[in-house]
Amino acid sequence: MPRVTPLSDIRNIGIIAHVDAGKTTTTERILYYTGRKHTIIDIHDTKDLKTSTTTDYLEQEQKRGITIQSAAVSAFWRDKKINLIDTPGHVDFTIEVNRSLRVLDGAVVVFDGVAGVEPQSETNWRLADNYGVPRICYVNKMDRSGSNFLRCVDMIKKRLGARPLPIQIPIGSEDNFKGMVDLVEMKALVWESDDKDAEWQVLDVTPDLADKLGITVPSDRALLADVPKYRTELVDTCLEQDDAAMEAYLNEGTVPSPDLLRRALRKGTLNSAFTPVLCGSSYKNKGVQQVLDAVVDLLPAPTDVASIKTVDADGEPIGERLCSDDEPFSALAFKVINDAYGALTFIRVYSGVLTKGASVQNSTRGKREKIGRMVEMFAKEANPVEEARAGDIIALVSLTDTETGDTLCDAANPVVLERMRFPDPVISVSVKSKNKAEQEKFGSALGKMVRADPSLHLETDRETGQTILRGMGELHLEVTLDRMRTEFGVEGIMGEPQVAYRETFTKKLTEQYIHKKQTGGSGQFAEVWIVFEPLERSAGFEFVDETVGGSVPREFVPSVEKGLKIQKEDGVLAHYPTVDFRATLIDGSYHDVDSNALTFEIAAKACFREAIRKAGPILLEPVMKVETVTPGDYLGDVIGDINRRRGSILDQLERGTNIAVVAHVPLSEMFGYIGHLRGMTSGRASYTMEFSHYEPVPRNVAEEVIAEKSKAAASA
Ligand SMILES: Nc1nc2c(ncn2[C@@H]2O[C@H](COP(=O)(O)OP(=O)(O)OP(=O)(O)O)[C@@H](O)[C@H]2O)c(=O)[nH]1
Ligand SMILES: [Mg+2]
Repeated sequence: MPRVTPLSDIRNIGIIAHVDAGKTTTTERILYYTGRKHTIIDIHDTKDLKTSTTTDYLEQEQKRGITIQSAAVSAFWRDKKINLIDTPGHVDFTIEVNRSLRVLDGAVVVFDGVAGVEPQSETNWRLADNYGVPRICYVNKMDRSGSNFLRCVDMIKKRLGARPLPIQIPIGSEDNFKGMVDLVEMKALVWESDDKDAEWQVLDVTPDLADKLGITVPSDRALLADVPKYRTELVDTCLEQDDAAMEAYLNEGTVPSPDLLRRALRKGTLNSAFTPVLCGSSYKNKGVQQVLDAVVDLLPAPTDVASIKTVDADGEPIGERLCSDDEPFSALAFKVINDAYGALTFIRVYSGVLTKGASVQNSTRGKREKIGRMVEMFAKEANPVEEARAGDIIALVSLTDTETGDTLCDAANPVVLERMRFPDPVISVSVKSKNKAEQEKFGSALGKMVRADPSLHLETDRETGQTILRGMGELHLEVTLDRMRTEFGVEGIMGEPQVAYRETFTKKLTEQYIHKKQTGGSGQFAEVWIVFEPLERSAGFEFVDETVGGSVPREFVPSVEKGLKIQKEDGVLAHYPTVDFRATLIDGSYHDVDSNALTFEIAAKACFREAIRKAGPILLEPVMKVETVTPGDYLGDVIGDINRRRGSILDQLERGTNIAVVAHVPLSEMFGYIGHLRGMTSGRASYTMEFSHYEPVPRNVAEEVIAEKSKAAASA
């Protein structure tokens, strides 16, 4: 089958933003205006579960009015195929943004015109920076009271450190938001009503525009009066991207045509020289078609993006693959979900062609996968396809061994694509089946949830034997259990949320351990010398082998590493995992008959236990970056309360008419914060938080944590 849509006509893009900025609302309009659906559903109409937006189809999403999992849809606009992923804004589901950005070529970053840059706008922006994803900004909700386009542009500059370039200027604001001036065409686009089918009029930008349109608010009038200034900024910035046009402009005064400007805007967007900014109100159906135009005109096609990097076993870059049908097949699995069709593995094809029935290599795990059914997903609807080509995003049905982050490729031309990085979940709860008889079914459902979501971890508490689920936040854990009820028909009980403490140590030391046992005939023997040294925060665990002359035989070195890996999970203070250290095996000895893999594993474990006790072990706790948005009247109370929670204030920012207090606060002090905050501010303040870093726990607090833990173990 030949290619249907040329690669240059594809746009793989994500919509990213803070919670509630209007991503799903915008996606609904995009599907409507591109003719993919004939109605628009609004978020607040889905609570009774009778209807849902296309992308927020999960029961949990409908009920809560938030997006929980990313959903892919596609549509055509001006003959370009737009594959679009609507992502969640809530920090607990940040994994969904992370993995989407990993495989997308461009992004639309949506802002709430009132709140401007919010904590998750910032986090998601940084994620997009990490993955090098070009983006455009869309300042939504211009109809809301308190909206302010310029303030938002200014925040994009200051808080995101970006170079925003307005390509539109809003006409009017709040109730009187009428449309925008298109600075490229220098035309005013004015909507006659809020109706979804309302047309816009195209007017010349004349000095009496404000009067003609009944714009009376002084700041709105001032903005329109400044249109020539913004047009000049746009033209000058575009000329930086085009030497010939710059010369023509300087020498002959040739004003660049709209087409030339668009080409320059595209170039600058793709190389991240600046970020174009648009405005609108998705809810009032103004500006969405213009966002679509910008996606087509300014965001990259798969061929515009630098080729994908390939890596070696240690994740170090070793080469690259061009995005082309003519290259050997390679794809990245970025999402695994369980649904009515079984396990669905979402892949982004980077090169080559994949056909049904093919046998491909999972190069990450060294396993073969047979390709059965392939589908293109439209939110929850699966449409069979026969093949997938470079640039496509599709899902494979019933793969057995492929997990999120794995590479699938042509077995004759194996490559491993750059892996994905996942956040470390810091909140844990004990979970168990409500119904004792359903234990096994519950366990298998839990396993499936964890497989689908790399920001969930499952472990068994070594002392209590309880099943512990670790996640990004209370909402994340709650939603996971609730989804097990709706998707697998099992009900669970959750314990109180707990902090995922870690242990580490403060001194470098060398430890020798001899494991020796004589039982009847055969004996056991292994000797190891290991240097333990602390590393910087979040360095994790490193193992180095520096033995020489076979003092520890080659084949037993992995057993030493294995022993350490197992033992480090059970710290010496309160049985939390030990992190941020290096263990270097420097020497050892063996016995021809009595040494084997097991004896070296045992020796390594004991060596670790002995050493860490002497190495000044300390407890680490997760510290969160908390942003509390409060009316000024309560500022003193909010700050006092944060201080009492062992918090340290980092910043205070203007957030519309409110103030945002940014602070670092230990997670253990944040349980129950929302209730307290509401009480303190008559329900007028809100907050968001995300994991920032691990820090040593103050001694008195550490003693309490350790005592608590041993009490819990004793009662279990
Ligand atoms: N006034 C106004 N409200 C809007 C606009 N766009 C969205 N909203 C409202 O804002 C709320 C949140 O919209 P969503 O589209 O769910 O926001 P989201 O960004 O998808 O949110 P999450 O997926 O949960 O992060 C809904 O009640 C929308 O009706 C807008 O342009 N103007
Ligand atoms: Mg949403």
